[in-house]
Amino acid sequence: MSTVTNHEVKATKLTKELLVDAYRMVYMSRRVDDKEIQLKRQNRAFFQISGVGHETIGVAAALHLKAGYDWFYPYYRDRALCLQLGVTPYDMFLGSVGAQDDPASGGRQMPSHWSSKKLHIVSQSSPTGTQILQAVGAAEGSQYFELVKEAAELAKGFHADEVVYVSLGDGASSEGEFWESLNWACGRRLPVFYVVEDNGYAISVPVDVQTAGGSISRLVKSFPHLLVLECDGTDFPESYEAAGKAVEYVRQRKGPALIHAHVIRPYSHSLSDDERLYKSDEVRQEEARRDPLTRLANLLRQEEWVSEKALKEIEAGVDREIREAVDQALAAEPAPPNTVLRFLCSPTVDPTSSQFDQPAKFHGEPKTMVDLINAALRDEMARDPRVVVFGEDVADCSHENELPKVKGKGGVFKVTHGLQRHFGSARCYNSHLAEASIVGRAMGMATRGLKPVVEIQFFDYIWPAMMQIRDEALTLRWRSNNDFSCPFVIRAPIGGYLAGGAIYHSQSGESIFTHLPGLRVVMPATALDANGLLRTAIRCDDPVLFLEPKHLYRQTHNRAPYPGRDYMIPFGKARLVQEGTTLTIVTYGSLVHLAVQSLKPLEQEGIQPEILDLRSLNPYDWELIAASVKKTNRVLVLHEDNISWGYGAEIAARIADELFEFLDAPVRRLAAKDVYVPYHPVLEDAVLPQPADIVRAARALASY
Ligand SMILES: Cc1ncc(C[n+]2csc(CCOP(=O)(O)OP(=O)(O)O)c2C)c(N)n1
Repeated sequence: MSTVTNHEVKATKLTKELLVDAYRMVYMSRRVDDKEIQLKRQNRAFFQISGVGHETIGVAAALHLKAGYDWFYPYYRDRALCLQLGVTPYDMFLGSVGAQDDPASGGRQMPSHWSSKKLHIVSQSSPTGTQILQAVGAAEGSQYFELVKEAAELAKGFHADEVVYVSLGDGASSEGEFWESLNWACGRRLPVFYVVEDNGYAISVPVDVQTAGGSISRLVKSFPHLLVLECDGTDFPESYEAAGKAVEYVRQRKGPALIHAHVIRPYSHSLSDDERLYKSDEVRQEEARRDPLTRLANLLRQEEWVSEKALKEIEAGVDREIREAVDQALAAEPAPPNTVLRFLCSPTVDPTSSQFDQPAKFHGEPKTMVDLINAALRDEMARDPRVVVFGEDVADCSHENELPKVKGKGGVFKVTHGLQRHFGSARCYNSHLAEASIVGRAMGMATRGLKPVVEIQFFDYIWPAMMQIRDEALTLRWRSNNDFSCPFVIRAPIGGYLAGGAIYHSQSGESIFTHLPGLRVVMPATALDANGLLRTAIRCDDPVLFLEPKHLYRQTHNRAPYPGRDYMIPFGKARLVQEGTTLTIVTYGSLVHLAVQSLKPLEQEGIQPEILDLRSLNPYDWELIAASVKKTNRVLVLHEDNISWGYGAEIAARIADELFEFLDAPVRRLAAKDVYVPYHPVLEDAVLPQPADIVRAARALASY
């Protein structure tokens, strides 16, 4: 039975050269997969996931796109797309064997996690669907560069008709991030070209179970401005035509486009899977009839565009290239083990260095923490057009025509008040209510050279963004071996002592973030520190979590005059709040002031605590802690977050480990009880450390 469809017969619109080249690429992709499977079976590669069955749509899409000009967020089945863009079989085999010279990751990631700085293929991770929000962020970057020309000049590499390609499987289209991405991309008509490669299964789950009604294209058709096309992704002419229409639509800035391409997955999900466990022989045979490689070969034969001999010569040429590439890759060495810590953070910008230690030049009356954070944002936005602020409610008024008539919102705590009015709606705007989207898009924009400073409205609601933070933003530089990075700042009001904040507006949880390699975590306790640390955060080259104790936002005790537009405090430098001799209190955030309140009653008893405000939680100032403990020989670690497995546990463990011989008493911790913050103030007080608790703990330590 012939497998040639009507579409294939219409292929005369395509040139012979194009089809022959496409065949060569489809064949190459197939053979690289076959070879990698062999390497895996010989234990010379450690993982294999194939692009088999997806080759045609990949080559067709790539033929309409420009490597190193457009931007690419492919997924693991996109081997053929990447080959067509310019990744070589040799590059791919270096990834298979995990060689140091693997251009995608230097042996840090599994094969098929594509990355190429030169080609603009942004390093891919393994979580399904996370790349979609980042792609939308990259496209939001395109729109930003269009609107803020000075930023485009500084960031370089922007093209007015560039397209951001992103692909995903039918399974990944169930992730909430896919829907968040469509909502934003369609709302802002961003230049995103989505390809959903529907092979009918997500591992073993069939698409009719995965997707309501079994068709993702049917579901997305009502998104405004979205061009939705459906094609047989194993049919080259049909795929080529659909991709051409989609790319043209996006280049013309009509909005995003989505191709729903029906493909097959005949080699099981990965080499760890055996699809015969859940696909019957009939289903597998039916799929095999749509093999894109066979179909393209049949088309070439049917049209008599290549002789059998010429086809064999093409294949032999590819086989030869692959053999040589494999031999070369097998001789490649892995990276030396002592390089594993490299590139967690920027190798060129060190926020702990003296470059970030800039003195204050005070002006005017004392201001609150809210005022001085706002001032730092204003200064940085004025200094650098790449600084962009977005989040929920951060703008003054989304509808610009209403802006002159109102005072403006500027954040639920007013921290961003006036930024939209002053710098315009392109540089400070409201985001939709979707935290993963805020962080994922910030990451895509940062990859394009922008500096997003985004707000998570309350720390309590950061969790939907956790995947984007933990698995994406923090790993990007490391996993791409320093080819890509995404320095941006997440500001989040944190903590309790609000009297009424309750479970969902008073949470702490900083230790969950200080546990994450590659994240800078800071928490100022004064207005001045907030100003100086935020400037450092914005000029830093790494992702920063900037935690703002909201209890301290408008306190008068921590106010300071404006310190000037270049004031900076380096990360990893604690503040000596109070000198003392009896014991050291290591603390940060709201508890700094509570510790200060305990001084008077303690001094009356002859106890003189030394108080250290860490300010920066990762990195933290071990030198100052060590010097103080060596002097006082007693230490209390004090924090607002729950005690167990908390921030204090790490500090206490290190003190016990490295300063044991200087201690005259056990290292003590005082922190919140292991429970949530309740609504009633009396109950809240029972959970969070109080000044009287600090006095008791210090007294006990002093008399130990
Ligand atoms: C967030 C997340 N959940 C689960 C997994 C495990 N996983 C890897 S691939 C996959 C199926 C993906 O199916 P689909 O999106 O249809 O792509 P396909 O592999 O079929 O091309 C799953 C569940 C993962 N990588 N990431």
